[in-house]
Amino acid sequence: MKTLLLFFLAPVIMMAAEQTATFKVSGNCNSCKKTITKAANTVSGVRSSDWDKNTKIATVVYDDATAKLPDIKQAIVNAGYDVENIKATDEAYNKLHSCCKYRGKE
Ligand SMILES: [Cu+2]
Repeated sequence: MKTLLLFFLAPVIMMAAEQTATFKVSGNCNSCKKTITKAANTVSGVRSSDWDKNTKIATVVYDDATAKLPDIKQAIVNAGYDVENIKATDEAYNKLHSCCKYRGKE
């Protein structure tokens, strides 16, 4: 009986660990999208990530037992992109391609 219970509970527990977060990330183009999603995907526990250049909203699916949301945001900030109220350093920002420089364009 215990085994049977575990059999049914295991998928529920696993699903509970999977979180989807959406948050704003500044950026302009598909090149930004590549950099933003690549940065998010470097955090272990991140299953998938996406960024919409029109809405500027990033969607990240991650396992919250492994990945923590502030770490995911920080990885994107480190790549040079402002995330909500967290500003990328000028040093990181200046490394972006000229087409990706979003400051002053919003
Ligand atoms: Cu860009």
